[in-house]
Amino acid sequence: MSGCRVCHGVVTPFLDLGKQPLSDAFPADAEEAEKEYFYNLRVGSCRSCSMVQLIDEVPREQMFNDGYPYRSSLSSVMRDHFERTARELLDTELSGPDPFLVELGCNDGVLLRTVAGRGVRHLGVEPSAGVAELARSTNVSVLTDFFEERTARRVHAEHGQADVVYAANTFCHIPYLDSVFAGLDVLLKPDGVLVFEDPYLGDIVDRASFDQIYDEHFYLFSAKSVAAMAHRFGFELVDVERLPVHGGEVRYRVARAGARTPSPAVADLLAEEDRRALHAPATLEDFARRVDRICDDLVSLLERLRGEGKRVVAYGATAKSATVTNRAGIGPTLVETVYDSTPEKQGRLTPGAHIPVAASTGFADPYPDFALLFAWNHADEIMRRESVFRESGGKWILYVPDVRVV
Ligand code: DWN
Ligand code: SAH
Ligand code: ZN
Repeated sequence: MSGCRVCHGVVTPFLDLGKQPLSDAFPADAEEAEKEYFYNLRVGSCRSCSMVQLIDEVPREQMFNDGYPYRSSLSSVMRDHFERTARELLDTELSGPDPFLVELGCNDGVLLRTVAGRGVRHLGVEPSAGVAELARSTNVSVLTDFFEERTARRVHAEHGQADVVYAANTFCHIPYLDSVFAGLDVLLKPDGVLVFEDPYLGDIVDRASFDQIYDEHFYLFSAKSVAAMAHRFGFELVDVERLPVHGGEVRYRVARAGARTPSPAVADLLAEEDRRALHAPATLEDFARRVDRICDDLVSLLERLRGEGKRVVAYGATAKSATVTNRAGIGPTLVETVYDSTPEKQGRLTPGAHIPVAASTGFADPYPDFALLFAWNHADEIMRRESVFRESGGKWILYVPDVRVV
């Protein structure tokens, strides 16, 4: 049994998702598919600080490099979300004289382009060179590197202290948060704030969205575990805000201990987590049982449809779907093709399961009988854009919180 990555306490495993490939490494052909990297995907909860975390850590360079294919700007809902978030930050925390914003994991610049457009000082820290280059092409300043204490010292030396350090869907990707907080201590102004948003453990348990668990998502945060983590590193959780994006997230605000008055929302969410026993072993074990049921139900449905001669494809070659296909054993005999709008994924094979990925423009050509929606977190946007599919008799298959056809 390994120790907690945050507090070194004892971590009790509660879910084993088996051998898994890198979720965002799409082999180009059968030869590359032979050489995939696999790791054990097991999840546990710390008995001391309640942090839910992976047991095994994938080396960061395996995941985040110049071949990293995820582009944040491909969803219109997410583009709107980040534009709104940037405007809110500009109107509040960044409204003083000569403000400076640092973003961890800025990806293709989806948030920073609004900040750059206003001429506000900013820097993205993004280790994946391909997406960092896309950000630069929209006039966003980016340092291609992993954020850690060393990077924070360099940014501080070159640009001075930051008013805000922001991270969306990135903080939970970083196992070595001790080094990150040591860096934040150097980089943030005395009254500066760390703002980060990630999938929320409470929503993951409610929706049984076990596919939020994969190599890149090292932590599944909650108010309780984030409050304990902040405290451990000399900081304090001062605000929480629930967000509807990516199937349910929380935006956390963390400041230096004692620097800001915590909002009542923090105590409210902590009390709610307590009331519903979110961190209790029984809750997490029940979640694990629901995962087994979903995988069994999904495979039964897909096998029945194959027996009936139906044509079944999938929509959205998400990182999340690697967990589903590899845990449940869903390959090209059950799902013919995955349609996806990401140029870097098209013409390749899905990790581990080796289902061919094709451009989403081919989805209608002709429509299949059924489409398994791997990008369920973008259901409204995708179902709206592909409304003709259903009008012509096609059906979507969803699998969280349970398997159903709509
Ligand atoms: O945390 C992470 C999130 C933010 O992004 C990363 N670790 C990796 C990635 O996870 P994901 O791949 O599960 O994210 P999405 O946003 O659910 O991926 C959607 C996929 O579906 C992309 O490959 C693009 C594709 N897509 C599409 O083909 N048509 C998306 C939309 C909205 C569409 O209309
Ligand atoms: N913020 C974007 C991207 C999320 S994907 C969004 O919400 O859509 C996660 C990103 O974090 C990737 O682009 C990855 O390269 C980056 N990342 C991973 N580890 C990091 C680290 N240690 N420091 C900074 N960025 C990191
Ligand atoms: Zn711990």
